[in-house]
Amino acid sequence: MKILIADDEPISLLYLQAVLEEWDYEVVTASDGNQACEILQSPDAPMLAIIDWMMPGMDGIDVCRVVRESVKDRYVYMIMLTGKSETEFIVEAMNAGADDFISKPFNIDELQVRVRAGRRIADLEQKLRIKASHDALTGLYNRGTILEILQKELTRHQRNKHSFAIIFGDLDHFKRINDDFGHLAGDMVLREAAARISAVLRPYDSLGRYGGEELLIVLPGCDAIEATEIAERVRLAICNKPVTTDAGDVPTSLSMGVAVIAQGQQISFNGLIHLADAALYIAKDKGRNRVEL
Ligand code: GH3
Ligand code: MG
Ligand code: MG
Ligand code: MG
Repeated sequence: MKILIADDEPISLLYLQAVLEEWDYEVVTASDGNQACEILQSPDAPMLAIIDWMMPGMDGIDVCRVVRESVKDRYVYMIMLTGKSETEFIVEAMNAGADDFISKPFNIDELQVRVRAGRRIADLEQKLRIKASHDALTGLYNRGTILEILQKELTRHQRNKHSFAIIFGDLDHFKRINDDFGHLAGDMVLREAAARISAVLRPYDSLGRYGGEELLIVLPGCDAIEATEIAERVRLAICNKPVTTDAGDVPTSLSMGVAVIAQGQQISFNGLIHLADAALYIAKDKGRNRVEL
């Protein structure tokens, strides 16, 4: 587990770092409040932070306030560390967003259990956050998350005017697969399809389960040629070999509708989904296991 220590006194910082590394934390350090904020706002930030109150520029109170206001997509557990120990200061720190408070000079055992308590909260928060954003069967983003990603990409597109694409996929005759092989085999097909698709996408593409056997892929920066190439890669990954299940080998295929938004093109969220859905409908109509734009 990563932890940030923010302290303007080098000796204090080094001591804390040594202690926490001894307890197997991966330590990130900041020597002032601005740096601490920057680190805690970055995507790969630690979820635990020990923050000194008195620092030049932004102090610990400012850091707590700014981080609470600006970091909304995950929880940062912040422990305020300071020479002040009167109740009014504890109240001020926790009002600013700190979760806990340790007075200097601190007792090492107390520090350890307080950091551990924070870690319990941070671990649980992370587990719940992943659970809430992912689909339990396939491990893909769930509907809410993939639609949020799509909305963000659409907003980014309107600002930056780059093209991007989405793919709406639907497994073919999935009801028949369930009927012939059973629902457990159907579940295995869904899981395997998700894994095969993930394996052929680019690192910055996003894949989510839109509904039952319907998948949504968001492809940043793609034009029509690139998007149909990726869709074709996905199609082959699914149909090239049957999915092995406990009930036997299941021939599987995926139909896809691709929608591309050109540079500067205006389209609504629903309009975009509708476009991909209409293309998917044509792919089904033309015999399935195919890509339509
Ligand atoms: P089409 O090729 O036209 O898409 O036909 P289809 O049978 O795939 O389409 P339909 O929408 O009629 O059926 C989808 C089926 O997917 C029905 C539903 O029971 C099944 N399904 C949805 N979610 C799950 C799941 O999590 N597990 C399993 N095993 N089946 C699921
Ligand atoms: Mg200080
Ligand atoms: Mg369907
Ligand atoms: Mg289907």
